[in-house]
Amino acid sequence: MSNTNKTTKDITFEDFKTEVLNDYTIAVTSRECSLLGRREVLTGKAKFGIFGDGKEVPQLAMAKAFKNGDFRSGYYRDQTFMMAIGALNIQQFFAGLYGHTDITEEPMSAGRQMGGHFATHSLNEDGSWKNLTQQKNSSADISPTAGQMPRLLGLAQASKIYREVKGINAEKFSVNGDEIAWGTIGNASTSEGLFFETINAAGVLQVPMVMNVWDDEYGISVHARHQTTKENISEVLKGFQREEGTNGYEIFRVKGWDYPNLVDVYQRAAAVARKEHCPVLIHVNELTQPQGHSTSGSHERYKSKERLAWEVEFDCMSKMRQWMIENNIFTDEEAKAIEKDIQKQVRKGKQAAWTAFVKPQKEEQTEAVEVLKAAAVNSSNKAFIEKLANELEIIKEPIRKEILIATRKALRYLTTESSEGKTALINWIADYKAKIQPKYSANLYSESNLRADNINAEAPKYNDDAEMVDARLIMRDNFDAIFTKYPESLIFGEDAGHIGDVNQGLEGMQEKYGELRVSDTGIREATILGQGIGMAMRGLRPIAEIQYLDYILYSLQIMSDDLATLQYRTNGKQKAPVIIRTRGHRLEGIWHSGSQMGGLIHLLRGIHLLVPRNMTKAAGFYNTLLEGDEPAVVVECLNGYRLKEKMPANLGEFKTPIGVVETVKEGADITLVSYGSTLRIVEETAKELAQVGIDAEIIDIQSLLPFDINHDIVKSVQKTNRLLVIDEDVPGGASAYILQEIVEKQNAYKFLDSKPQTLTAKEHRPAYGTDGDYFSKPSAEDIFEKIYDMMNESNPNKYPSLF
Ligand SMILES: Cc1ncc(C[n+]2csc(CCOP(=O)(O)OP(=O)(O)O)c2C)c(N)n1
Ligand SMILES: [Mg+2]
Repeated sequence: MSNTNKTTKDITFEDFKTEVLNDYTIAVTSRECSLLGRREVLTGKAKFGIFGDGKEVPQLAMAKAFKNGDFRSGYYRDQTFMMAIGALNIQQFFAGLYGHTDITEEPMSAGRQMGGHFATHSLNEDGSWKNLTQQKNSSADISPTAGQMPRLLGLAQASKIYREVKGINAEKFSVNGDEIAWGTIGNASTSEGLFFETINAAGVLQVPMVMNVWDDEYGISVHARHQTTKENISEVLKGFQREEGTNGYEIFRVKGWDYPNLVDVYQRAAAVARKEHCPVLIHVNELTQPQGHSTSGSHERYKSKERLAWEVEFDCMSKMRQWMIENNIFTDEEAKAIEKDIQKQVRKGKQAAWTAFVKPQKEEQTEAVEVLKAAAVNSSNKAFIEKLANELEIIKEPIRKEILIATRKALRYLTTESSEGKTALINWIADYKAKIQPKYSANLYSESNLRADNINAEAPKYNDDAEMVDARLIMRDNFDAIFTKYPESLIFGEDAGHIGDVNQGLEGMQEKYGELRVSDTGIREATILGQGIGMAMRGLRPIAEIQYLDYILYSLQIMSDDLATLQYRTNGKQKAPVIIRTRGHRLEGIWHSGSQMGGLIHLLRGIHLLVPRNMTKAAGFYNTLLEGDEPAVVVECLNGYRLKEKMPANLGEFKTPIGVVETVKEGADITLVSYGSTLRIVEETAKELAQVGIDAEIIDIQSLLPFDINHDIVKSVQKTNRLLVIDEDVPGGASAYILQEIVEKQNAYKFLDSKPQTLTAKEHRPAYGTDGDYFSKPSAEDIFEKIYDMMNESNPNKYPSLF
């Protein structure tokens, strides 16, 4: 089922009729799915339902204009569109509603997302790219309203890059940059900042983005008068209309029930976006919600009788049907016959989806009952275990939770016994968990050969006459090597272009590689990241620069909600290996020297978080990441650009390994663990400690996510029996995570002779000035005294108390 566009000027009436009938069939199928879907939730078979009813007709028009290679970045109302491009059928629709965990049955997310969150597959089984120019693409939806906007910008920008930058192998991604990125968003969600940020940025960048607003006047219960100035988004965005000699948008407004006009508008919109790379806004108004917002409420509570009556009259489906009758495409009887047939098909598809959904669990139930009964046979608690088996056996449509509850509880009756049956039960539970857990947990990170921790390290090489240089030059020259080696790489951010970033790590790069590959952006961190996400989803290798670590918070929501979940929520079917370059720690004041590392660690699982202590290490991380296929944040040391480092000879080639710590000083008395800018202070302090006879071992974490994959830190603790984590985040921030990794995961508690401790910054943000820094963050004296204190506690004779 798809509605590939055949609309041309010369088609016969019969062709036209066939096409319209096909469209109507798709729309009725979609509507029936919505109606039946709601019932599935109300009868308890599905947990939650949010459907596309009332938005069917404009989506037919959008699908007609949507070509192979194009991308959608939309939201939960778009089931009709997905059906019309052939990416969603009836059975898959219901598989999504039930949460089927098999990606072949539920291709959108393998049951991880609630129904209505759509995606297509960009990747093959091994994680390599499919040819995206030969399919219709939909980037994976997320639930946060307007969260789909930033990536939309990048998806559109990729076309511009493919069209205008020479030398990129575009085979799998683009044909001359002709692809459009289509956004969909609800009227109320346009109130979000992300929408306005994206609108403005696309107008500046002039990229082929068609923004569609599905306007039903409501956002759940809240009317447009509380959402939008003048209650009309295209009216307030009028100033974006392009004029002779300006950039800007083409803006259309069209009624959502007016099928012929919609088809016409979408053809015109696509033509201008595709050809001229001009962004377009299509405001589709007069839409409805026949069943209200979702299954968790009823719109009768907040819509007036008049509004509800209007919604019935202007339901886009009945308007389309009426128009078809008036234009002799079918008669009322013929329409009824079509509708009846579709109802049957939808019921059949729904049944097939339910049968497929319950089948594996029923098989697992049979197995579980068998092992339970076998375990009961010789047990003194036979009656109890059999009860569990019988209770499980009679469940008509079991879920996995019920299966595991019964089998795991049975084990409690067998603790003092040993039997073959018990062993079989233990093994069955272990095997079952090993089989089922990945269905819910796999693919948070890449599982391909290109996953970051699979890329081999390569040491920097130095010529005999290698010079000590300002470290920013290593960064610059390494970027130079990267841009030459990877034509698909590009970097952008505030001040990243013309002046070559605020620390001149990109000096001269724009002149050499052009304004498209090394570019300045507006001050808009969320959409800078969105550019990165979208372009990475289309095969480019963007490096999105967030000027200072403190300002990463503006992009953090989208980094966490969109980027960090991408591989997970598609069960490995989409990826966006964007690199986020930022710099932080140790400048001056509250907003230039913060260290929100704990926040990042907690919110960014799914992204690598790298904290190099110098520019050579940082450059090595970029080289590693570009060989891999995963997203990462690299935090450069803000006070490191002017320090001297030796210039490596193998620029663009040396690689810092990901997830591997480095022992920068060996020692016998205590293990000091730190990273980034703080590490330098720790190293200095270690010299002072040596003067009083304390021999510290210093370990640079380098990579917070993933953390010490070889468990090297515990080996050090095994030797020194003491552990101090030094960090410039707040108390209980990154240091708490680090301590948990070492003490709990690596079992370092077994080897400790002293309490494992953390030394952190104060609770408040760092104050301005040198003294502000001294009184806010761990200083060399703080570090010295803390360590001395720990040594004093263990050997007061050798280390008499300081105070
Ligand atoms: C950031 C965020 N805030 C709130 C919600 C809860 N929510 C889900 S849908 C919705 C209303 C969206 O209305 P609109 O954009 O007009 O789309 P419609 O559902 O009407 O098509 C809200 C508030 C959310 N998903 N994300
Ligand atoms: Mg709405």
